[in-house]
Amino acid sequence: MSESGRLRIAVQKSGRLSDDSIALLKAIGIKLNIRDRLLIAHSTNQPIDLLRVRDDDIPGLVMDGVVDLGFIGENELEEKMLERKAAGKASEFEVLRRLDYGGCRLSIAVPKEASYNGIGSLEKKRVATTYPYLLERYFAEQKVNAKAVMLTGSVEVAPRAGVADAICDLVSTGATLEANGLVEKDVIFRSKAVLIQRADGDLSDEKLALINRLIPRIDGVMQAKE
Ligand code: PRT
Ligand code: ZN
Repeated sequence: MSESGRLRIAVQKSGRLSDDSIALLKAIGIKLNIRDRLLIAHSTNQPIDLLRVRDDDIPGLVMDGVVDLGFIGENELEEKMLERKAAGKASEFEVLRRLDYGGCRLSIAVPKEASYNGIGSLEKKRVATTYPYLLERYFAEQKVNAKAVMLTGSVEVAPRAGVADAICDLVSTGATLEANGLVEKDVIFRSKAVLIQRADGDLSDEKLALINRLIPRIDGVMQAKE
């Protein structure tokens, strides 16, 4: 792949992390001309290009060295890291900063009428999730023999649909669980957005110098909000 010399940053195109990530880049002085439909946005005052993609793609783009930096939720990052490790793919990266947005938790929840006395209650049960690697790791740590059932959407309706006995999904306010007659039981992972950098040691001195100028500005913006 050709090296343009411009720093490439991956951000979620449209979703819960998009606005805060773009706002942070603007707050640290990066002028961006974002056109809604376009994959690439060029900065007009810095040698920086934004790649606007689905959040699921960001860990792989960083770990494959296609982009230099990425804004991503730790939940998605850790899940993709485990998935890539299992597949023997590159899974290295460096966390530059943990950010102050995107907070949520990955929790196990069960139907409110179900009896539940700790994770052992899930023995031989099926748990629907979009994060099978994180969930299977938790089962292994807890020595519970349960099965993660992968669903990419509508996880919260799985128990009612008879697809699973419980779910493991992201929670922020808890309103979605409540609306679906589910009760949060165990938090298995706490997540925030992070800024990550590719760890292949191939970054040019110019790019590293630019990153080293950007990071203190990020710290400044976060401190000003405290
Ligand atoms: O299209 P693309 O693949 O890019 O987006 P996506 O739909 O996969 O992700 P998106 O935009 O929903 O979430 C991106 C990231 O935001 C997640 O990976 C988390 O790191 C973070 N985040 C923070 C959340 C939430 N809070 C959250 N509440 N992601 C999802 N939710 C969902 C959750 O799955 C459930 O459906 O919101 C619902 C629960 O919210 P409450 O408030 O009812 O508890
Ligand atoms: Zn996604």
